[in-house]
Parts: sequence; structure tokens; C-alpha cells
Amino acid sequence: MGKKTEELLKEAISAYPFIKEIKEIERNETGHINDTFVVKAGDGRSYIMQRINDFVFKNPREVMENIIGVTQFLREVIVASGGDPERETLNVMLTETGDPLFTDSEGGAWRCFKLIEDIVCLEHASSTKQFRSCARSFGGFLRRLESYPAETLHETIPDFHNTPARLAALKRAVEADVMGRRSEAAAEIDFILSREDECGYFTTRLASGEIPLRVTHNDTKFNNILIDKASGEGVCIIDLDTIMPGSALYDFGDAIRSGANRAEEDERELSKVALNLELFEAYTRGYLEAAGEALTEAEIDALPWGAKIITLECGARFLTDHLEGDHYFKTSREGHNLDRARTQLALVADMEKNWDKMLAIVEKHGPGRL
Ligand code: ADP
Ligand code: GN1
Ligand code: MG
Repeated sequence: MGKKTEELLKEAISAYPFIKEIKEIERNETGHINDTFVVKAGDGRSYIMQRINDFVFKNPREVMENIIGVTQFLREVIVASGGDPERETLNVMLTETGDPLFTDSEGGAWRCFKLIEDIVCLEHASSTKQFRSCARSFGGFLRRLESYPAETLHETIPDFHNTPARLAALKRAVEADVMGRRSEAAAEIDFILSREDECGYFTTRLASGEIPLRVTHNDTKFNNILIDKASGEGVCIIDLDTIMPGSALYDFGDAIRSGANRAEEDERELSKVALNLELFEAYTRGYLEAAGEALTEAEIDALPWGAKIITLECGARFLTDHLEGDHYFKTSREGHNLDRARTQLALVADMEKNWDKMLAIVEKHGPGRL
């Protein structure tokens, strides 16, 4: 950690009076967006301190308003069902002045959560049983938020899963080519643009009402669920920065993209990238077990499209960031975002190869067959 960041982190910690003494600070490198630190206090309690990425989130206060609203709502639902609200949802800690945000001397926005203990956080699922359990957690999350007043949510990132808008951004980045990286990415650019017709899959169906708008998480990457170390069950869904009205297809899709890929998101050996169909089936079963009754038949039929379009969109986003000079996603090596884009596109290609099998799996576990 740079000296400046360490100073600013300490400044932020001092805004939280319950952290009287710092025993240990560790950086958590899992996410691509925020700066995350685990802070162990003198009394043995631990906290997550996060500096919100203000390049990505232009209005951190609105992000926190969404999170406070949603976590308070979830807390009541969890208590009513006999669950443990300290473990099953994020708990936002307030500063000495009762604020969910602390602004440091350089204008950086910080927040603090209770650390959830005895969990693991993984890049992709290690067993079908574990993935199915996590799918039930994500499906349950959608159900728990069914009656949340969607109109009170801020749109923290406009057009977050507007795939045609993502493609338009890619085209602008290709055109501008500010880093001179266009020619090495020509095959990837072609791959995406040749699927342009499919990119309106979500937007046209949401606009026509064929698929309903719901309160969705929108970033259901597998490392955004904390898994109980002992039981292997999904415990808590985290990273609530992009909770906004959206589609269940986004949430299903991103969990498959991230959790059911046989390879890492930044794997360079593309022959390792493939959709694990057993994991796809496990997730489909778990998601439908928990959310199936709330989903419409059109949504269930479209689940494979959720997986494919979200993966394609994510590939386009990584590629755009690569072309623009890596300002959005954190990178730790040269060409990191290009590598990530390549894995996403290889996964799309593998989904296309297995398309009939994906459809058959959803059909097998779809409405009336649970
Ligand atoms: P990003 O937006 O950068 O992905 P996240 O909010 O997902 O940030 O946090 C990054 C990582 O920090 C998570 O993947 C998880 O490993 C860990 N983490 C975040 N919140 C908690 C928490 N309350 N308890 C335990 N671990 C957490
Ligand atoms: C980011 O924040 P994190 O690492 O959980 C991104 C997602 C991408 C994902 C790709 C706010 O997720 O949309 O799908 O990286 N989050 C944001 O790994 O852009
Ligand atoms: Mg995250």
C-alpha cells in the first residue's frame, strides 16, 4: 500500500470511534473496483474499510443511500424469517457524526462494514453443491427484494447493463484508439461487432414488457457472495453498489459468466476456457428453486441468453477499457483487460457451441418441472 493511501486510510479509520486501536491492516485484492482493507481492531473485532471508486461511482452518497435502504429492508426480512442479520446482510457502520460516508482530506469517499467472519470468497465455484447453494442465495436475494420500492433507488451507474450502449462505447473507443491498441485487438472487436444484432436482447424485451424490470443486484460475480467456511453454504451477498432496477437475466447471467467458467477470468491459455455444464445445471436448479415462482415463463426461457449476453457485454467492457487505457477496471499486468476480454469471448463461443444443451437444461428444470 502506498504511503499516501495508508495515511488516508488511517484518517478514515479515525472517523469511526469504535475502532480504538488498530491491531492489523490487510489489503483485500479481490474486487476490480473499490480499494478494500480489512482492519482488525484492538478489541478483536474486524471491519471492512473501503474507499469508493469515484471514477466508477460519480455519486458515492447515492450509492450509500441505496445500500442503507436495501440493507435495512433485508435486515427486517431476515429477522422475520428467523435468520441472523449480522451475517446474512451487510451492516454499514456510521462515523462519529452518524454518517455512512467519510470524506478524507483529498476528497476520497470511505465507508465501513462489519467484517463477516468464518467465510470464504472464491473466484469460481468449486463444486456443484456449493454453486447450487449460492444460486439459492442469489435467487432468495431477488425474492427478498421483490417488494422493495424500486422507485427510491438511485441509478448509481446509468445504463449499466444497456448492452447496445456498451457496444456504442466500444465503437467510440475503437474509433479514437487513444492507446494505439486497436490492431492487436482486431479479432476481438470483430467477434463482438458480428454479434451486434443480439446485443439488444435485454433492452428490447424490457422495453416491450416481455421481461419485467425488478430490483436486481447487477453484479452477481461469484466473489460477491460470502460462503460459510464450515458448511459451504452461501451466507451473504455483498457488493451492493449497483443495486438498481434491472433484469433477473443479468443476475443469472453474471453468476454463470463468473462462477461456471472452467478457467480464471484472466486466463491466458484460452483452451482452458469453457462453460462447465454441470455447474450451469446446478446454478439453474438452485436459482429456480429459490426464485422460480417469482420469475415469469419468458424470463426462465431466456436464462441462457442472460448468460451469453452478459458474458459478451463484459467482454466488450474489458476490451473498451483496454483500448481506452485501463481507467475503469484495476489491472496488475500489461494487457490484463485484453486477456480478460479474450476469456469472456472464448466463453461466449463455448456457450454458442453448447447452446442446445443450455436450452435443454433450462427446459428440464423450468416451470412445472421443479
Ligand atoms: P469491489 O466492488 O471492488 O468488488 P467488494 O465490495 O466486492 O468490492 O469487496 C471486495 C472484497 O472484499 C470481496 O470480494 C470480499 O472478499 C471482501 N469483503 C467485502 N465486504 C466484506 C464483508 N462485509 N465481510 C467480509 N469480507 C468482505
Ligand atoms: C466488476 O466490483 P467487482 O469486481 O465485483 C464490475 C462488474 C464486472 C466485473 C468483472 C461496478 O465487479 O460489472 O462484471 O468487475 N463492477 C462494476 O469481473 O463495474
Ligand atoms: Mg466485488
